[in-house]
Amino acid sequence: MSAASRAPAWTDSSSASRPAIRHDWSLEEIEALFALPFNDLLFRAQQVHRAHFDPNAVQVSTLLSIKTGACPEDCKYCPQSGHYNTGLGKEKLLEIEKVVEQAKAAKEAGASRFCMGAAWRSPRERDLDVVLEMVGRVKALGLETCMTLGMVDTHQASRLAKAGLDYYNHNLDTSPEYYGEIITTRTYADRLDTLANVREAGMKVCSGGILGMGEAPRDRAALLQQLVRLDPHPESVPINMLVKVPGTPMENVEDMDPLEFIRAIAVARILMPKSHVRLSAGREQMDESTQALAFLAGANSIFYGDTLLTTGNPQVERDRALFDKLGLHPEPIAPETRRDDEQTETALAHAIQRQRDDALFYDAARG
Ligand code: SAM
Ligand code: DTB
Ligand code: SF4
Repeated sequence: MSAASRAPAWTDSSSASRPAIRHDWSLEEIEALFALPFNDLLFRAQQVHRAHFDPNAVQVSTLLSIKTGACPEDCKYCPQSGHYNTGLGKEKLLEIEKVVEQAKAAKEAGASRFCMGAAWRSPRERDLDVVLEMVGRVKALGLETCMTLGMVDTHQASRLAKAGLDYYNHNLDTSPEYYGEIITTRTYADRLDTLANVREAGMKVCSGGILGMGEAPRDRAALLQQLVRLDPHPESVPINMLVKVPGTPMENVEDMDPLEFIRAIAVARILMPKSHVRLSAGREQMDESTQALAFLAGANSIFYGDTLLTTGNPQVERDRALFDKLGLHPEPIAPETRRDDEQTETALAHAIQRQRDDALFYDAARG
């Protein structure tokens, strides 16, 4: 049978490749996934990935810091905390026109989502007025919008949602057990409250964490367990590799084994089958092979553009070349990017065309 006449694996609706969405994974079960032989783990993650997503599509977001530095929080990883001297000055909230200009440039470069971040503990009402206008102006360009502004209460979340904000990012960062080593100025419960407020207001949730902060393997499993408990799962799960910024207390923390990072991506993919898992900060320090493995493990979103908030990200040209090398394409903005149970004829034909060189993997999967 030729590859083109078979339905591609990611349209397969058999229960083996479409396990139930669960929120009750035990720590032991998650640790057992981490302990699988690497090839078995990646194979399983890839199977789950193909059951829900086009495996060669990657969602592309661009970040902009709309208010940089002098943050009152003491997050030990963060170059923007006012507690550490990282050489960043205190900047005011960017003017709306500058934000719109950057969003237009991001769209022209190929981004589908524009994420705006502010170094706040939480937004003040008068700042929120400006921020809401930014949301409207960026959405009007035809981009999806995401903001990360610190803690938000129900009123603030509802104002953001009414302005049309699509996603709100608020990371859990690490396990509840390790959290106290990293941040003392807000609690884990504060973070969970913000996530609940965002969900209640009707926005999509973007929440993940940072690896490579000296945490134990159990902390990685525990972080993922916390994310998995959120019901529904966050639509977007950024997995950041710590960017070690001179002047922060984490500047000299020991490097994490990149293969352990890949394992965490694969486990996130298995636990949260329908979420976009973002290979987030730290790509500039990663070689192409590590990034390719992350995509194989189920990562299907990246930050695109030469800077993250204050630190570097791969140049746009480098990312374009990497996509070409790997045969990846940017995921279009479309609500129907997830492969849910019903496949239309058109979607299937489209899928088969994209998957024409997929015969090898398919044969292995049926092995
Ligand atoms: N101030 C807001 C807050 O923390 O809620 C939003 C901005 S904050 C910079 C957004 C996220 O960036 C943090 O939660 C953290 O996960 C990530 N981040 C910050 N510094 C980082 C670093 N050096 N390496 C990796 N991720 C980092
Ligand atoms: C996320 O999880 N990572 C992004 C975004 N969400 C806001 C931020 C990464 C910041 C890396 C350090 C910096 O550039 O300042
Ligand atoms: Fe402030 Fe956010 Fe950085 Fe923490 S991570 S210091 S809250 S900007």
